[in-house]
Amino acid sequence: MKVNFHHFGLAGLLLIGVAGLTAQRPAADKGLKDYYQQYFPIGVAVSTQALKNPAETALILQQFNSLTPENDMKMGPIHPEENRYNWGPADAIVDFAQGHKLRVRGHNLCWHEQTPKWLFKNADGSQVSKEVLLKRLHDHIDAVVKRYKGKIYAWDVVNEAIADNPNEFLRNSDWYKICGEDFIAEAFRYAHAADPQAVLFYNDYNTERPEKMERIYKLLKKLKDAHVPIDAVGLQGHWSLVEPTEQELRTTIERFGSLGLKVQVTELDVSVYPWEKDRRARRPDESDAYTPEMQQKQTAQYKLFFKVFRDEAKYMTGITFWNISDHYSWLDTYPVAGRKNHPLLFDENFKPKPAYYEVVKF
Ligand code: 9MR
Repeated sequence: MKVNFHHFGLAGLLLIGVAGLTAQRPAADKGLKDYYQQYFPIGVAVSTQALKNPAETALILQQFNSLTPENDMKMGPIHPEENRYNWGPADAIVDFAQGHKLRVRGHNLCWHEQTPKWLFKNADGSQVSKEVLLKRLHDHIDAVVKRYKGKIYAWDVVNEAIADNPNEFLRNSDWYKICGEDFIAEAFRYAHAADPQAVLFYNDYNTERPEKMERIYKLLKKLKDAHVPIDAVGLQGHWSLVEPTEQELRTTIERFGSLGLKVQVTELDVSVYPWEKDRRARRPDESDAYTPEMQQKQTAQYKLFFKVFRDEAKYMTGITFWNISDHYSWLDTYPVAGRKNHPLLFDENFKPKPAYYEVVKF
């Protein structure tokens, strides 16, 4: 069709003006998932409540093409009693994803937190044997993975098994106390047997801190050398204004990638406070303000991280944010309640923040 510019007249000028004014806004029909289509899926952690809120579902469907249940597939919530599964909330998330053609990452199959009360105990209250615990782990993984076979493409099989203390190797959890390190390899074997197509992950935090990265590398290498069916590693990505550095991030991705593992960032957020694992009282000199300096630094961090993800795309198979917008983040109550955080790309009113525009500009 031949375009006659004269026909544009005043309307055309108006259009150009509006386009200029809105240059800072994303096109209504384009979201993170579209900008990154050539790279990897962009996901988000959700609850069933969020999926009932039209403002949040609109944002999810515009921006993301992968979901992770924030809590509803963890062993405590989904398997509250030995002979009872609570499928409702997890099913609701999977159904929503299927209805809208979104991928789902399953989170998670074996973790030391959010475990059900019955798991480590016999009926008489004594501690279960290794044999019994591995049988329970098997039955749990078998039931959950098979239920969502073909609907969940990837699973965080083992979560956070490395100790916080740099002088220790594995975390001294009930899993470890009862089974030694065997529970890790077994969990992967059970998941692979239940769904041979599923992409199986080891997932952890502070993966870019050089000493922890080395301990994780050691674990992953051991699993690979023993031909355990592990495909990938999840860097949770609970980062902040001050870490990780570009070099730490690149080194981590490349080093894990060198083991033949794919890499995803599975729980991305950029806290405006420094990392604190240990709960502590709020200091009197601390304010809740999200200052322009914080916002600027956060924008620079997001820009840098996504540049690294694109540069390292041969290893990267997905980036998932932990929560949808600053309207709600787990960091609002962690490590202390009542301290608002602002760690995501969308603000409290679900609008893109300056960081968003840097992430989609390349
Ligand atoms: O975001 C989750 C929060 O709602 C739960 O209370 C918490 C329980 O420990 O788990 C949070 O999610 C965690 C994830 O499952 C594993 N990595 C760390 C995440 C933030 O704590």
